[in-house]
Amino acid sequence: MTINILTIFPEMFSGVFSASILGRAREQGLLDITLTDIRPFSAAKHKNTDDYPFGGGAGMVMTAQPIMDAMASVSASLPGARRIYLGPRGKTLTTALARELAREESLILLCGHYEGVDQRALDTCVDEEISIGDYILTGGELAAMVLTDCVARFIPGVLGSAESPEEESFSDGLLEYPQYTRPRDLDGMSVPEVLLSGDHAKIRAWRRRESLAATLRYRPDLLKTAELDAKDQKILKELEESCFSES
Ligand code: 21W
Repeated sequence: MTINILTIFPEMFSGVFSASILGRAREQGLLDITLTDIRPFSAAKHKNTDDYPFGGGAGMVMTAQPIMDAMASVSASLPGARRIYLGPRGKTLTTALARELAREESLILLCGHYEGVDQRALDTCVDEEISIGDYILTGGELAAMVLTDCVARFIPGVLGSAESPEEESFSDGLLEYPQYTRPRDLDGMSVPEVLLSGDHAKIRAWRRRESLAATLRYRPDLLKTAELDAKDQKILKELEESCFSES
């Protein structure tokens, strides 16, 4: 997959895109990320990319011209790319949306900064707007990193073959079960015996129960849309009853 990111702060991205799984994906050629600095496209005297808002108000607004010219340049090299503006009004990024975006050949991500972007640039240069949640950031750069990270996990080969993105929290709509690694005894704290038993059916059942228990406790809202079979329903009923008797 090819991702081209338009930003006035390209230097913000280097660590995130070079380390760990994203760094490896790029080295393997599974992910081709290009950062496009918007500033050189500015036709203004001092290469300005923002200005005061018409009508008054606090903060600065990014001017349309550099964004429109940068987008035209990048779009010409990536015809058919899905053009996404990261913005707080957009539809919220979810696993389902990330999975869908991972099937695209190429994405162009536009990051705003300051109080936003001249609406005319958005109206002419962008196919859709995506937010990463209901809180306010200082710009779209961190959101573009979050989206890239989340989408990359669904590109075949990016995760090791053993780790499947479908096994993770939220893929079946439940929270994850607790995990343990060595040592078996940590200052008197042991590991649940079942995980050392070698009985894989029993381990699978224990993990499912723990996922259901964690979801019931921390995110009961998720149970309304989770993929649950009759056995899950039975376990949930037990957990609900035992939780009423607890306190
Ligand atoms: C913050 C942009 C506030 C615009 C009109 C009247 C990208 C983001 C961002 C930012 C405003 C995302 C105004 C979750 C986010 C982002 C910067 C509003 C004031 N406009 N996802 N008054 N949260 N944020 N400007 O903040 O660019 S994705």
